[in-house]
Parts: sequence; C-alpha cells; structure tokens
Amino acid sequence: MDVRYPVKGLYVWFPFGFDVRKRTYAIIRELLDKDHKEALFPLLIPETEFMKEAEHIKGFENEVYWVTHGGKNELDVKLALRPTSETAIYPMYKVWVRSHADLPIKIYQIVNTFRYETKHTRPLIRLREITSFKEAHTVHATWEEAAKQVEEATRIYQEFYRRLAIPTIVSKRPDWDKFPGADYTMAVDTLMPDNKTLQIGTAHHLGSNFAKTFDIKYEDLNGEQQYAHQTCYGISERSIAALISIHGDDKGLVFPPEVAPIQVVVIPILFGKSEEILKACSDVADKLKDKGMRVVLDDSDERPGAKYYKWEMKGVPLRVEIGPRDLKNNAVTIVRRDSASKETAPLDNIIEEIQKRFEDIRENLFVKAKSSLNERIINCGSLEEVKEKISNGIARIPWCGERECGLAMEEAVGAGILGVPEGELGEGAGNCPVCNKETGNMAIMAKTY
Ligand code: A5A
Ligand code: ZN
Repeated sequence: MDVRYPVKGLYVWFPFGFDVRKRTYAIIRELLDKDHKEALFPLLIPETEFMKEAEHIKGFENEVYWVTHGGKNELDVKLALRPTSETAIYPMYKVWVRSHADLPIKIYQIVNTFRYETKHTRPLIRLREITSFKEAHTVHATWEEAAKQVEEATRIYQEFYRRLAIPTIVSKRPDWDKFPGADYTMAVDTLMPDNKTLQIGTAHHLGSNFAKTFDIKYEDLNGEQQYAHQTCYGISERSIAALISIHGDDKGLVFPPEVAPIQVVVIPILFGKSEEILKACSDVADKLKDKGMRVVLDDSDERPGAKYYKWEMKGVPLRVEIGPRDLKNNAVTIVRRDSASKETAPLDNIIEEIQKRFEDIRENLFVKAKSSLNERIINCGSLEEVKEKISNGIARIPWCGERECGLAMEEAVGAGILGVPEGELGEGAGNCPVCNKETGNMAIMAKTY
C-alpha cells in the first residue's frame, strides 16, 4: 500500500497489492456464493435509521463520519457514512420479509466502510476507510436457525483461512466485547509474528434485537406475525495483513500459489551464446501460461542473483531455471520460495511437476504457521504467570466464565480475554484465578491489535 495519502487512516492500493486482494476476495466470494447472494446497498445511512437500535448506536456513535451538507445547504437529515451496514440493510429487510416462505435470506456485500478509529491506525489492520469490508446479513425464522448460521459462518471463515494457509482460533467473545446489538459474537483470531493476536473475522448472533427495532416480521404457518432472527458476519483486509505477515520472511513476501500475483518465474541461466536455452525457457513459460498459470519469463540482462532476489521479494512461489546442464538432461531446476529447496525435474512433465509443488507449498505454509502458532500457546497456572509470559504469545488459563472474574483478570494482566476457544483448546481442568471456583473452561488471553 502507499501510505502517503494525505488523510490519516486511508491508504492506497498499489496494483500489485490490489492483485493479491482480488485473488483473496475471489476465494471468499467462491465460498459464499454456494448459498449466499451478493448485493449492494448504499453508503449513506439517514440518521433516523442509524439511531434506531440503542446498543448499536452506543457502540458506534464515536466512530461515525457524518455528511451534514449538500453543497452549501445543510441537510435536514444528517447522513452517516456506513461504519457497517445493519442500519442500511434492515429497513429494506423490513420491506422484503413478509412470510416464512421468504426465509432464510442470506446476502452479502463487499464494500468500503468508514470508522473514525481513535486507536493507532495502520495499513490493512486498523483503517478509517476499510476498503474491503465483506459483510453478510442473514434472516431466519428461529433463534436456533440463526445460531446454526453463526456456526456455518465460522466454518466458512476457517475454510477461507485454510485456503490462505492461515491457522485460526475460534472463540466466543466475552459479553463485554461482543458486537453492539448482538446476543453474542464468535470471533476468528490468528497470532501474528510479533505475538499479538489479530481478529480476522467475526460472526454475530443478533437475536431479534434488530428485528424489533426495524420491525422485521414474518407470518408463520399459523398465520401469526413473528419477529425474525438475524445474524451478520464480516471480514476485512485484515485477512491480507495476516496473509503477508504470517508467511513472509526476511527475504520478503511468501504467498500460497492461489493468491500469488505471479506464480512462476522462469530464468535462463546463460553462459555466453544460448539461443537454445532462451528458446527452452520461453517454451516452458508458454506451456505454463496455456494452463492458466501466472508466469513471468525474466530474460532481462540482470545477473541471475539479482533476479532471484527481486522475485523472492515479490513472493513468487516457484522459480524455474534452465541452464546448459538442464538442457542437456532435458530437465529444469525448480526452486521453492517457501523452503528454498532446489530440485531437478523432467522437462516433459513440467505442468504436473509445478502443480504438485503448488499444493505442497500451501500445505507446508499451513503446517509451518500452525506449529508456530501452537508453539506460542502458553499454559499458565496463575495471573502472575500470564502477565510474565503474555508477550511471548497466547496465554491459556482456567476461567469460570463470570464477568467479574474476567474483567479482574484483564485488569490484572493488562491484556484482553479473547474467549473460551472451541474444541480442545478451550477444555481443561483447573481453578478460576480470581474466585478459585473449579472449572473445565480454559480462556485464552493475548495482547491484541
Ligand atoms: N456487521 C458486522 C459483521 C461487523 O461490523 N462486525 S465487526 O465490527 O466485528 O467487523 C468485522 C471485522 O472487520 C472485524 O472482525 C475485523 O476483522 C474487521 N475490522 C473491524 N474494524 C476494522 C478496521 N478499522 N480496519 C480493518 N479491519 C477492521
Ligand atoms: Zn471466577
């Protein structure tokens, strides 16, 4: 991103970054399109709609940008730049939902949203214009169905992050940290290289809280009017922050092939006259391109070493070299960006050789990232221990689940409780460090972005 744009918290996508964004968002679109519909709602929300849901307003009022004028005229009704789109979408859902037969509705949009963030802004992670806000909004007949949808949303997000080779932890946020207006919030977090966690997705059960304020009702099978139940879930370009921070190394970017702007660079290793080698290189490049791969043939005059350096920095997953010896053996040399391994492969089988490595790279990146995450989950027996070790990763400690105890734990440690994670990570045995009650729940605590 170009960070020189003259408004705080707003950044420019360079074409290269935008390419990564496009490929990353193609994955989330692919996953959602299986049973959601994509739509597009307006950016401006009238104050009268925005102010309907009390909790929601409380949560967002300090973050809203207001449009107050049209030219020189003051507007009768101020317009909010959406910080998120509940209050833009739900007045329409009121009109769209009539009967149980209209349900469920599952719609998403990918838009920019604006939040006047007061915490330190930074590219991709905390923006005032979130440029790549993917938000889904669903409507259901019952609370239970909506709860199922929240589960489905976290499943979809985990699948999305798995495609990006990013390991995640799903947990239910403590009550004091849930989305304004929600019954509860499920969050997807990952651990960044600097040992702070990044919330890279959330799914909220809205109950019928918004249905009541926006009057979203359906006629049930008995002809009675019932309030609908809703969910919403979102991800942002934080997904790309995680992608580049978690896989990158000291040489620069490392991408899973699926989202790499360039997947293969072909480099001729020339010693003097080498028409033959150049020809072999351009044949290989063409062959791969025909298969739909994103390939660059670097036949520039730079030295091979300078070329390696340049394409490594850009995160190109595979480098194919052809030198005199390769040519003689009807082979190529393939170098992997993720592991630096160098192997010879038969030229005749080049497509399969490349495809096989693409899959290996994604797996290897995931395994590496996952073990790096696991190594930084620290089991703690006391709050002193949490405080001492939290700068090394995620601290795991028993918690009875009571609000008072949780708040006291956060206060004592100077870091947040992410929640009680799903699965084994959230299960254990011990005593709450505040009230000393026995509990089977393990909470995770971390410094967060
Ligand atoms: N309507 C729901 C989906 C919503 O707004 N949820 S949310 O507030 O939790 O935002 C969804 C996700 O967007 C968050 O989990 C976080 O990953 C990301 N996000 C929130 N604020 C952001 C900001 N200022 N910059 C970048 N990403 C942000
Ligand atoms: Zn307790």
